[in-house]
Amino acid sequence: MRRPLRLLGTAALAGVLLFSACGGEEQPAVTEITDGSGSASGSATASGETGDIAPSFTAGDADGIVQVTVKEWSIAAEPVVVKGPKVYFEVKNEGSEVHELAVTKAGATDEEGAFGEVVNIGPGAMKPLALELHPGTYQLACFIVEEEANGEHEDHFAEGMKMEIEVQ
Ligand SMILES: [Cu+2]
Repeated sequence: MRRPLRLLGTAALAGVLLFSACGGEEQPAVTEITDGSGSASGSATASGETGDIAPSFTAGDADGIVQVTVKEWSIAAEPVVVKGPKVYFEVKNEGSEVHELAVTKAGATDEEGAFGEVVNIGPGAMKPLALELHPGTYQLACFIVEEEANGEHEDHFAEGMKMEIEVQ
């Protein structure tokens, strides 16, 4: 009972000293330090697991807006260089099949680790995607793979539904 308590106290003291050494003017709680290091190391993986982590903001609150057009078999974006971190994608399907839009790191060949995606965009439909993105190069892609009646697979990504954009 006594030992764990003393360890906790030492850890808290070390945390405060660490923060003071870095020039912090206030007296931060130890939990802040824990939260900070935790999110810094885990953000890239965590954001890919679910779209829920993507912050929700409106086009009016965005730093940059990108008009994205998806169709068979291409993705186009305007502009291709956009200001971040709050990037608002307006994704329009001008094709005749259902498409999706995933934002991944450049060079990704599947949606694992994607920063966010909007799925099931029907022909003629428009869907928004709001993401906070650090400066860098990102890939916009559609990863739908359909099985045709004759058994052939139609791979939207392989057909050319991918492009890169730069977030500043
Ligand atoms: Cu597609």
